[in-house]
Amino acid sequence: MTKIAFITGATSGIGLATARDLAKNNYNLIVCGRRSERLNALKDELKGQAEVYPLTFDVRDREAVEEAIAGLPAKWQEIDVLVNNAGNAHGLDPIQEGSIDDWEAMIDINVKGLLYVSRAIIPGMVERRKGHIVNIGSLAGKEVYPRGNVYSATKHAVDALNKGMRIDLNGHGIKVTAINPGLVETEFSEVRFKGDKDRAGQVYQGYKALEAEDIAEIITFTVTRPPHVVMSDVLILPLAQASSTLVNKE
Ligand code: NDP
Ligand code: 8X3
Repeated sequence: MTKIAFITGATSGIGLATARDLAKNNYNLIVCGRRSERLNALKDELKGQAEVYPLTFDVRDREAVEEAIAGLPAKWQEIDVLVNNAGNAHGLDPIQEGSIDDWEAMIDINVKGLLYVSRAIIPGMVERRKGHIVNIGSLAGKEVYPRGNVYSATKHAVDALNKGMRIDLNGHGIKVTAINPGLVETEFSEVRFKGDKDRAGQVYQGYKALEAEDIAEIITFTVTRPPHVVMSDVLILPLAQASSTLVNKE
């Protein structure tokens, strides 16, 4: 039977690759992001493979999140899988020089945005006694690295929320999974460095970083396990990476 997956941040990187991979695996998709033209292009791309419902909102805007989810047509309301993926790093500065605007963006998107979306979707899962929440954390949610301070704090928060969800939803028939990647080559570093493509490219030079598709395949694997199996916390690294600060570059 076809299921419904709701993916935040499906315009790029891990979210986009996950949408494409789940479409191949019998999922219809609610795809979210701010760049509606990319969401519409994805809908066209997946025509004939999966039904796609684009939903444009900024996860920082609590009212917009609530309205978008409350306004879903009846046939899209029974969400089986929520992929809480929207998020980014903004800046890479020592704490004493950090931009408070960057800090607010990361806290508002990576933590509060994830909570707004989750709060709107989880009650339906509880009512149906069915659902799977996949939270995209990070190796940065397990370790802290120089200048990673606030980004790392937001991903530690995602780690805690993942655990909290599993505890509170125990007994409600809902699975909760944390997917924690190390270095993945996406638009992530371009966003972190505010459009500086050269600086972003350097992050992935001299070794083979993970690709968004590597993470997408693992997400598909976790959501297609038998009903009694939960992959609770998955850490995925490129071969060259041993920790946040140890990457074997040529
Ligand atoms: P990308 O920059 O390629 O994708 C980020 C996605 O998040 C985009 O689709 C973007 O959509 C969406 N997004 C960002 N801000 C908002 C917002 N305010 N409202 C709605 N959507 C938003 O990066 P990745 O694919 O790499 O990142 C996806 C997740 O993976 C993030 O949570 C990131 O922290 C995590 N991660 C990434 C790693 C990496 O090395 N790349 C490693 C570990 C974790 P749009 O701009 O259209 O709104
Ligand atoms: C993204 C990976 O190492 O840039 O979460 O923090 S890293």
